[in-house]
Amino acid sequence: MRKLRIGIIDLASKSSTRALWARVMNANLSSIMPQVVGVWCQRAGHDVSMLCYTGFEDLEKEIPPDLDIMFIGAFTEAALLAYAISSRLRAKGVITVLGGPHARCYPEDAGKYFDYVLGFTDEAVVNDVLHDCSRHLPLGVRLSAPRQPADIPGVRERWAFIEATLRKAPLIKLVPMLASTGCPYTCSFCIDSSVPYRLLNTDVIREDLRFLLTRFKRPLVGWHDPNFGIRFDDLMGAIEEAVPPGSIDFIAESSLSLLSEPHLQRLQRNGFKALLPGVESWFDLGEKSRTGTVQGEGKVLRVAEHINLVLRYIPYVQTNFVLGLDSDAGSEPFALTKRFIDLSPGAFPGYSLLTSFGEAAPINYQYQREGRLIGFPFHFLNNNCAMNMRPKNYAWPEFYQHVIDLTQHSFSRRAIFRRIAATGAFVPRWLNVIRAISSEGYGRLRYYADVHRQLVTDRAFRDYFEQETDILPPFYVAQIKKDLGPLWTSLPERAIYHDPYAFLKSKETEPVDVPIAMESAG
Ligand code: B12
Ligand code: SF4
Repeated sequence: MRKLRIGIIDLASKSSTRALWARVMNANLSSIMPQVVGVWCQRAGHDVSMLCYTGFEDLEKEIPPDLDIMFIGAFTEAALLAYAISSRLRAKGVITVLGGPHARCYPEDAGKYFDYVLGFTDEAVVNDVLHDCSRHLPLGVRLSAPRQPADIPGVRERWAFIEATLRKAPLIKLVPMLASTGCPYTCSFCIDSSVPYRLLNTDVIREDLRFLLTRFKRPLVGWHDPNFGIRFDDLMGAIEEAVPPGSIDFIAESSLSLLSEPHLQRLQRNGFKALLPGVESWFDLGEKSRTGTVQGEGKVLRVAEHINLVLRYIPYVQTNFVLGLDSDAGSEPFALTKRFIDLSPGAFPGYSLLTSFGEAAPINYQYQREGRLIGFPFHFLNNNCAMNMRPKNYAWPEFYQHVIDLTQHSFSRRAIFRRIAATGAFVPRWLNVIRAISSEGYGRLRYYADVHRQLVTDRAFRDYFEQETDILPPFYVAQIKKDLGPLWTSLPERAIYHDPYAFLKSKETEPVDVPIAMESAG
């Protein structure tokens, strides 16, 4: 096989930016898989050039001019940017491949703009693509490994790519690592609820941690595991065998059910500095918070006590919530979250608007059957910029009013000061303040207020939310145009529209009854 010139882009940002927070953080949002694909391509004897796009690079200058094939890794929020890049490269004869969350969630749509769309990706899948390496029109080829890869190249093998990306991170340098794939829990909204849990090779983890101590005085590792610490003893045992306690700082997403006091003590001993447990809802998903059937106020009290216990051992805690779940109705869920903020002032609250990402999660099929989806352009599907389905128990203005009220409460002066007082360590304390007053706290508040205002004053805007029309409000078109900048002209016509019912239609043999406004979509 001839030696190929391979490009890989990891889209850690969906647009160009000059924001300070983005400067500090975006290079730390790089994904593991583009680096893994890079190692596999090199192993197969090809030339690889890797770019992690953080929003500060000039894509037109940094994409090498003479590629045979380009792999792009994208979240759905960066899908339109990925489509525009692909279209520009295909016009020059380059073969394009899409992988990552967007490819897993919207393979049908992505197939219109790429030669290959990859689901689960292992070395064999990548080699198949490289061997074939040809144009596929009008629809790209969809390929997927039967399951998540059993092992992936570790930090040592990925080091050249990691180092190049971290050079762009001025203060915090987070090394991305993965110890497991899948999850044994079955939260119906989650992409991993049907992916079996598997611990990766702990020998590689041990070797990587030792290697990192030769590269940094005090490394900082971000675990990308969907739910860190399921096989807690095996994993912590591997860390303890590999490196002296507390010599590496770690960040992980883990469910509260795994964070018992003995586990917290062991995590603290081993340098865990930040944890992101998902609470999600006061009326659902009790299994992962170890609150069982206790709901409402009872669950708030139990979770607040538990989070305060976590904060005694771990300096930085972010609690994640999903807003707009079907189990929520009226003001009570929001009032309970406010109560939680007051009871656990040290935790930073992360809010996600319920989003149905294509075919990611089992419950999405049900949402589509209920005809509740709205075809918001992918650019806004990041859990914050849009909720792409009608809430079951709220009118839109009412829902946004609750979200605004909760966000105001969470980032009020009082809450910010109480968070400062409840946070012992210097860096976490000021990180919380910056997050609250930057795009995440105040910025979102302004954005939600803008959406709410238009919902109550602009009939056409409201009609789009009510599924009365599929004409996208100019508010959204203008943002995409601005964010894509010069690449806007390369975005294929109609790419801002997609069929939100594609998953359902691909499953049902009978014609599907979807809202009138959606019939022409896609
Ligand atoms: C770790 C994680 C993060 C980390 C690390 C992000 C990163 N850059 O990798 C952090 C906390 C930073 C993060 C942030 C965000 N996240 Co996140 N995150 C996850 C999580 C928990 C695990 C993903 C993971 O690494 N799995 C392990 C890998 C090996 O498996 P995989 O992702 O399935 O990948 C397989 C294939 O897709 C493929 N593949 C993956 N990437 C690539 C790339 C190429 C080039 C190729 C060829 C193949 C390929 O190979 C893998 C092996 O089979 C998932 C939820 C989950 N339970 O999976 C959400 C998830 C991916 N995140 C999600 C979202 C929405 C976000 C945010 C937009 C949230 C926000 N508003 O800030 C940001 C976006 C950040 C960014 N632009 O980089 C969504 C994505 C949905 C979507 N379609 O876009 C998910 C699915 C959660 C959800 N809501 O359902 N996230
Ligand atoms: S515990 Fe987390 S990773 Fe596991 S299924 Fe639930 S939301 Fe997904």
